[in-house]
Amino acid sequence: MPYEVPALNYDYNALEPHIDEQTMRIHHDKHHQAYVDKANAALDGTEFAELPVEDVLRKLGDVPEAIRGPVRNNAGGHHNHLLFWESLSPDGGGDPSGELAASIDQTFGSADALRTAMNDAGVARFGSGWSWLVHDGNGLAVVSTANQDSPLTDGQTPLLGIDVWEHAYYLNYQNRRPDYLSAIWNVVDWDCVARRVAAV
Ligand code: MN3
Repeated sequence: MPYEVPALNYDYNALEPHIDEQTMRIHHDKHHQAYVDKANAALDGTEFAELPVEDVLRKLGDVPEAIRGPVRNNAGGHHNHLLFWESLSPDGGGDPSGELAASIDQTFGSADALRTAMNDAGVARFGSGWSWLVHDGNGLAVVSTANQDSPLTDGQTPLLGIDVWEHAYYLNYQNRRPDYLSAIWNVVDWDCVARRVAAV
């Protein structure tokens, strides 16, 4: 089944003022669509086209070398953005609760400390990439990936990803990546993160 860009669960302007409508429209309708189109073109006619995108990324080393680069970038881009849209909500923000909060406190000390660690990872990522909260098999961890690399390829389970490509923030924040990183926590849907942790 070819990949598709799913509709957002909220309006394009629903995340304002933290993420502006024009950025959401271009990011979702143009950038994500381009990853989907290029991933479908690369995978067309291969056995990997039949697999869920998560499996393709976990087995990236088995993908034929001739298409591995485009698949890494574009299947990775597709899945990273699926996770991203789903983990944002106009009703988001605040602090995690329940078991997720307890795990975060145990690992990082507090939700504030987690936010700081993810923001630092996002600022430190040179060029384009992602800052992540993952489950690494032992517990929670903060990592960053370059370009559209997926934590799945490193054997990790992505729980929350923050897109630090300029296309995610430049219209509203220009070069101020730290300001974007501070603001995005107002729209992070912790319930979504909690569901992903529960499924690990
Ligand atoms: Mn993006």
